Amino acid sequence: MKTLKIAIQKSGRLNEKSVEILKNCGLSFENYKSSLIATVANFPLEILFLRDDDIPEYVQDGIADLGIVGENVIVEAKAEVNYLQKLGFGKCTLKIAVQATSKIQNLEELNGKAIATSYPVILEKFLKEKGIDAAIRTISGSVEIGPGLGLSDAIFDIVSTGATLKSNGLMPFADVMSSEAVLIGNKSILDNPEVAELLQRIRSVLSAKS
Ligand code: PRT
Ligand code: ZN
Repeated sequence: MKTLKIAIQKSGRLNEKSVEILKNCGLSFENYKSSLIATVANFPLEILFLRDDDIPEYVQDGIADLGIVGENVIVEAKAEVNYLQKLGFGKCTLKIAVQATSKIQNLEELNGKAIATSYPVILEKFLKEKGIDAAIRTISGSVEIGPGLGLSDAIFDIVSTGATLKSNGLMPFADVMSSEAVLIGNKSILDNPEVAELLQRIRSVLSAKS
């Protein structure tokens, strides 16, 4: 029997809930902060702890068979994987926001403007669909400070409570994509019986919760 591999986030917003859902499936494993890999004692499964950005490609390329990651990260990576199950945590919306004092009031007015983001692929697709010609400034973090520094006219970022936007004087402007954590699988593992077993356990954990 082949040992399956599942990739989950090593640390960050999805780590705790990802570990919790696997434990609630009855899987027994050690979860040391320093480990990069854990072996499940009572199921043919290994858990790989990775940066979330690496998970879609690892699953696409078959280095991991399964993964738990935010939909936004999968779409941004253009990864070809199967979506097996939404997991109900890590919920957020990717939004375009402008300064509360900005003159920009509708999407059209973004034409010719600059938008700062860490998610250029998702943003470019949205702008294309809407026929808007704006410059995308890709930065790896703290995009919220862009408009205040004159780096961009707008930002495109993940929002959950909205507190970060507010504290930076920004106002949400357009919702582009909603996202939550999902279980993904490599394209070739669909009829694997252990995957089917694990998926069934995850689904019963989720339905017991709701
Ligand atoms: O280290 P690693 O690369 O693994 O982690 P990371 O730092 O890239 O990601 P992490 O842990 O911050 O987020 C992992 C995933 O959680 C994201 O890809 C989303 O799918 C999901 N998620 C849910 C969020 C948020 N909510 C969220 N609020 N990811 C980020 N944020 C940030 C956002 O970027 C902004 O800076 O929180 C701020 C906004 O939050 P509010 O509550 O003030 O609106
Ligand atoms: Zn990341």
